[in-house]
Amino acid sequence: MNLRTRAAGLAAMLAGAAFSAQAYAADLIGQPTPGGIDLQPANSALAHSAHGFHNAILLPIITVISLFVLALLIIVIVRFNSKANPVPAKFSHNTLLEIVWTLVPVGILLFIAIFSFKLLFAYHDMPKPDLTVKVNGYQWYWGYAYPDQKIDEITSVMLSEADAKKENLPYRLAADASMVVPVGKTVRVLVTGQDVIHAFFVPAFGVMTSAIPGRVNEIWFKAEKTGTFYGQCTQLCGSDHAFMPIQVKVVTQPEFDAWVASKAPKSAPVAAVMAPAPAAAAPAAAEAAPAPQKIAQIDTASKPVGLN
Ligand SMILES: [Cu+2]
Repeated sequence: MNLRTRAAGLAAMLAGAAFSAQAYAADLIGQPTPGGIDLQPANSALAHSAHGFHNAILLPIITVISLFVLALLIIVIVRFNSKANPVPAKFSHNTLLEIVWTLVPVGILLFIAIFSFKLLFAYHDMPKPDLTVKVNGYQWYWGYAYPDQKIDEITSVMLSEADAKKENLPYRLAADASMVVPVGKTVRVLVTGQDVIHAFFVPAFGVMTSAIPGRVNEIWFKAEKTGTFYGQCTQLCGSDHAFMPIQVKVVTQPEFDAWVASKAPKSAPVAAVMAPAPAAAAPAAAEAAPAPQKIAQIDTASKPVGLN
């Protein structure tokens, strides 16, 4: 973490510091870090487990195998080149060696599988969900619906460079609307696609699944901290594949309730109570923009096709 922060600072200085990397520095969770080489900080139990699996199991194995192969290569280059070894041996088989180099990799894979399956089961073992969000992938934006809260689909389109700059948000990650979820609650995410295959990927929560038309995939996460967490479509889905970021806002339960109320139909009494407090919750207020205004913000470059 420290190393990465230092590396990020150095990269920003080298780049002339004009880039607003330092502006984000205060809130560098949930998004890529300039100059970063590590995984994004985890914000869910699943992500912590996935990081543990990577750091404690995969990374040491990869390192040992790489060093071992490198050592073999160096030995071959130094000891068995034509100068050092003018008369090569003629044998072509060694039964013991062949058994060893078949069994050792099998053993390594079995060892990895034990931990890998444990993690895989954890991903499929969802606790009783507190909330369900239905995620729809479109060319090239996302839609978030909350069936239990009776919130119809909210479309989320990438912010233009000018808008992102204005709000000091990371361009190509920031969107005009968020998927809003409460902190510390089990969120079930049902993911599907409406045109081609997309993929819903938010690194901080350690979740990724495909958004396939005609099929619903289920993932879940439980956010540990509040904040904004970014992800991206990870399935090549067309010309604007790189321009359909995922923006998840994790808020406290009262903030979430206020946001839900602001999205509820105007006739509902709770909406009337919440409506006159636009400055009460800054993150929620940004989300409360009515749909026509939101569509007006969409820049022409990333204008969605078929936005009813
Ligand atoms: Cu996509």
